[in-house]
Amino acid sequence: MYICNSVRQSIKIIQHLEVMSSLIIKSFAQYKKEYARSVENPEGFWAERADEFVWHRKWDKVLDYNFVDYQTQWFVNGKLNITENCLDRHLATQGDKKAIVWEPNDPNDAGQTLTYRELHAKVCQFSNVLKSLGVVQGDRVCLYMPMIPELAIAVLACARLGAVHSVVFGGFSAQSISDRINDSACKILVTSDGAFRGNKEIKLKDIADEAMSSTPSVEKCIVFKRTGSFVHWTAGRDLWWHEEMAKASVDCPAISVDSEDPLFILYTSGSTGKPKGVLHTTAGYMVYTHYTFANVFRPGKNDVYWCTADIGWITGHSYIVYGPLLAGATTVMFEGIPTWPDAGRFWQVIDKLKVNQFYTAPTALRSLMGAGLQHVAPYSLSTLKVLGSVGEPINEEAWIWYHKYIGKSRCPIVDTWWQTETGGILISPLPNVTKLKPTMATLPLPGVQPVLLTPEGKEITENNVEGLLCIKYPWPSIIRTTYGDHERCRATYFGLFPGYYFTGDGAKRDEDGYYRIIGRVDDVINVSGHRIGTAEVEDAINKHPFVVESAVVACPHPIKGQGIYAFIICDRTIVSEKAFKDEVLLEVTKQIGAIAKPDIIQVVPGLPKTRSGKIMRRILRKIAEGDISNLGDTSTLLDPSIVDVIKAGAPTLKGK
Ligand code: 7RM
Repeated sequence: MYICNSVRQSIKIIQHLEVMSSLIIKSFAQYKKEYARSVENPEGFWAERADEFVWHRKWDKVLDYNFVDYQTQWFVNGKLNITENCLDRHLATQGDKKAIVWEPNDPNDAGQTLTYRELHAKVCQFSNVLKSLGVVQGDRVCLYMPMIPELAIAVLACARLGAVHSVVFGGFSAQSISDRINDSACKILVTSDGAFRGNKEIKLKDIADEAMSSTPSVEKCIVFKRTGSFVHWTAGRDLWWHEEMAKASVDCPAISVDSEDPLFILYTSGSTGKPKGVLHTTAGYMVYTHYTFANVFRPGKNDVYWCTADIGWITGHSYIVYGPLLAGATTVMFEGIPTWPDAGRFWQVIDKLKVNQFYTAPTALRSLMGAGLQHVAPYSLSTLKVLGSVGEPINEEAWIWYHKYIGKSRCPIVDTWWQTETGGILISPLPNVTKLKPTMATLPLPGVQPVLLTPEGKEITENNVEGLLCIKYPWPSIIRTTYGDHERCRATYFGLFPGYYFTGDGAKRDEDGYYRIIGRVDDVINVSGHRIGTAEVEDAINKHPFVVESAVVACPHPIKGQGIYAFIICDRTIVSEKAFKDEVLLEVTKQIGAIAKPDIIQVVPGLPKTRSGKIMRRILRKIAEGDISNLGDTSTLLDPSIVDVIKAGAPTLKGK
């Protein structure tokens, strides 16, 4: 069944589409049955799901783990290459099927499609380019690119060689790129001259150049020509993508990697310190992203699936590139933004490309909802079958609008809860299987065992409760480590509640056992579905020469879900608050990127601190929420009067 024997392999390839349909859950009764089996016999359950792939060597053991000093291995000693499963195995049956449909930023520009055969050839070619530059298995490669097919090609080319990709979102600053490159000592940086976003051009190469002034590990920089604008060139280091590709053969055997060899690193913010490099490995990630993609989106054979995320985030890794390609689906890559040239862009693309499954974030829905129905009206949206949501809690108003005006009340909404660390979707409805309740992520997928804990770490077994969301058993795509610092991984996710993976989220469970995710309970702010650590923003603000100290908390934001509210103490009287605030915003943009810019800055004479010097963030959060009805006990503060001074100056409290 899995042995690399050409006859059996081709039988398997021919069978795989049928086999896949047997993995699809078609009724609630079947869901219940499969869920129960996944808990009673997880190893048997996942072995069946792993069996349909091409393996060079079968695993000896399905799972080996402990949550104490933390280690997890899935499909132990298996050997495989994920790109053979994304590409090669589809060639015999559907080589001419569209793999990637690329929709450029400008609706007047021609897009591009790549069939499975064409994508396979380009991936092989770029693997050969990397190989010619000395990239070998285990090397790290940083990708800082726009949403163009070449980003997916570069991702897969790394995986074909067993090199570890580290994609850095195109909105991050030079400082953020160099931090990430240095943390994992990337050897190669792949970028483009520029990126188009709406009516703007972002000079990615200039930013990359600045980053590379402090990244000694980078030997070569490969530049894809996207915008055609001027770039500075460092001879000997910089290489044009098209020139290198022209020299490369389209033939590149996939190397055999171990199930637990690293596939990629993706940096994500936590409650303390610099972003950490979440490391995912190969086989478990492959099995899980494929299984969840197939069940949550259920694409038919000729369907077109579109996830609007950027590949710079985990959603793009798992549900634009790997999940869909593993399933042999057609996946759309969109370069643009939802509101340009107007707020009908998503709906226009859905009609143009006849999209059947559409996956986006609540923040985009809220901004499009605000733009008015006149932007939806011109489009039929009649091809849509399933709508997805991800990244943050979806509010009821946005859920209902999405369901009614986009899905025309006939498309189920899958509200998918998961994290960079989980690799794939953990809690989600299954379309036309799970009875929906607006704003609820509903039930765990098979193989996922969520629990709610009290702050003391006690499991809450009854329903109609709220608690800290933890998972008590590993699933195949669970985080393996944080790059270069395993102790940080153990302490962050397994240290707080021994025996459980701690998500950092709070959740409610209702009478049907449905989960509703409330949001982060740690010092992470979810801005437009993107995780920003308060400590990172504070560090950036503190770089301003006038700043003595700062405290950053979340505030409610009508479009972004959460905004960033910064309380800042200065060492001098600020003459022009406007000029000072602009400088602070500039500093944050420089240190992190525009996504981390505070929405509200309040200059304060002091912060509410306990006698031991700890900032009482609870009080600042209340003020940022504009809710001072119950500030709780302030008697332990060093100087309780500071609270009134802050309240008096808080823009959120004006008129209260
Ligand atoms: C996929 C992704 C993870 C955090 C997570 C939550 C929040 C994500 C939902 C959600 C409510 C959802 N990865 N989150 N999905 N909250 N409902 N459906 O976003 O690592 O960038 O963020 O996002 O707080 O912990 S992420």
